[in-house]
Amino acid sequence: MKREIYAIVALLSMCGAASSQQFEKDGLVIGHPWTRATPEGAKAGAGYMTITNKGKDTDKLTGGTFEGAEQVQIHEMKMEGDKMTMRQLTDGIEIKPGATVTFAPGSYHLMFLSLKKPIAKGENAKGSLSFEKAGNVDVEYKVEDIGALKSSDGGSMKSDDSKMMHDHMQ
Ligand SMILES: [Cu+2]
Repeated sequence: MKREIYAIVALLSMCGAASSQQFEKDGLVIGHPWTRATPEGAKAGAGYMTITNKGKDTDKLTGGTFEGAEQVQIHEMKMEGDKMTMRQLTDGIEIKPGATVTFAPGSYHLMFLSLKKPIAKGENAKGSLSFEKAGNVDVEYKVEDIGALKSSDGGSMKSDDSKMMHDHMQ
């Protein structure tokens, strides 16, 4: 019994610490960026977060950078009929004033391509997001377990369909 109580306390304090993981620039608030550790030899990873526009003007996410990746693309996954498909959004994603766009497994995500080394759990991974008006915003991604479907700190999550994730990573 005692042990269970300790576990809960540890979990609560972790949540408290993580809620500060937020990055801001010119009214754009980027909440809980997270990614997954990748197995040895994997060439791609994915990034998730929420982006809220608290400013007065529409802005647009146009891309970004990720440490160790040669390229970062904006992708969207969605169901077409009974098939999950993924496509690149080459025009970026508009974020209107007052709107929050959620990047989560099975939905919008950033794709980190041509990784030079695996994404390792333990340390935060550095990257940046590029916006049409706000410019570049530095962010840090919390690194979760390989195959994680959501961030342990309560980050974005839209789907818990593990088959979907599996298809995506292939
Ligand atoms: Cu993708």
